[in-house]
Amino acid sequence: MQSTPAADRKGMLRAAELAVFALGHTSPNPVVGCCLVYRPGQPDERLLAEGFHRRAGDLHAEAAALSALSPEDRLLLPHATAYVTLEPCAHHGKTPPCADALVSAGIGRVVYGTVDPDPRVSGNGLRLLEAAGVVVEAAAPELQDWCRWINRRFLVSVEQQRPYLVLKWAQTPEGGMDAARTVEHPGPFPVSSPEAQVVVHRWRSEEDAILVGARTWDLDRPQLNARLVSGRAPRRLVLGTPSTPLPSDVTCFAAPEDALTWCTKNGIRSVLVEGGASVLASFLQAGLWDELRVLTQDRPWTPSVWAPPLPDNAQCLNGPEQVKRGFSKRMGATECGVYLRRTDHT
Ligand code: AOF
Ligand code: ZN
Repeated sequence: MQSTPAADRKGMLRAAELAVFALGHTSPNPVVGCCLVYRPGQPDERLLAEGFHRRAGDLHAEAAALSALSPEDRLLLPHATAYVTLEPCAHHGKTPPCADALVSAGIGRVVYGTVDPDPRVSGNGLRLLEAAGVVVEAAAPELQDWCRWINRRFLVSVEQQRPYLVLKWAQTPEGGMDAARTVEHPGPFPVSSPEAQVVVHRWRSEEDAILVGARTWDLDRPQLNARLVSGRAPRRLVLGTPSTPLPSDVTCFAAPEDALTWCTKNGIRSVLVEGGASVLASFLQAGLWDELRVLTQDRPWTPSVWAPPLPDNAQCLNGPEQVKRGFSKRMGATECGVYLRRTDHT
């Protein structure tokens, strides 16, 4: 089966774009996109069908794409490539195995973005395809990295048996996070711009859970929902023992590790840790973080609480890279910086 690197790139980027449509809706499942292209890179190349996984329990991406084929185009599959952001599954779960579905549909070639670390799959999907004579290829390294990025919550949580951890805080240019609370000025003191607050609500809707410390809970009485955007509200978690009453859906933990064990048991793939400063510091000191999002407000004021120092292995994304990954650099009067672990494949 002939193709070209440019055609393979186009196919995989489209599959990734499809996958991301369901970001924030598929947990505990991954985001997965698939497109079926007849003779990629040839003059008569044609997109036959595409699909993505919408939510756990629904059709997988490959099955969605296959079901969108017209009967005539189905006959063309021996000359078609399936671009899939994740290795096709090999297990009978809520739906039958995608690798089997691709084989019985007669697909000629499969290009995949990342191996599925789910122990029920983990290379079995690729072996099943190869055993049936399908040409199986990994995407180019840059596209593998991209597929890993869009599915980082699922991949990290399966590989490391703990949720993917996004630590977020807002600070002044000098690194102040909060001002002294007094009877006249009880707070909370919004540090970031109204534009940034909308973005933070979108971030909340993309993670399975949100965690704050007991002190923040008591002082600010935060709602911890995603009310400024349309999207899922995350589960609410509190670290420590608040003195004010907790609604029944809020779960409390003594230490970060306890919260993470509970999340893993309950299928929570990602947590947005929003502070305060000592909670953030306890996660950072334990090395429990994957991504840092720091919102810096232009306007200086006199702080009484300081943001935690950045860990040595935190690497700031450069501007174009940050934008490519979906983070604006500026939100009104707030600047956004995103940091990843230096050792990551990102
Ligand atoms: C694919 N394509 O679109 C998705 C896959 O509970 P189930 O049956 O939906 O299985 C969930 C597992 O299947 C999930 O942990 C992951 O390994 C894989 N997800 N695989 O081939 C898809 N969503
Ligand atoms: Zn599947």
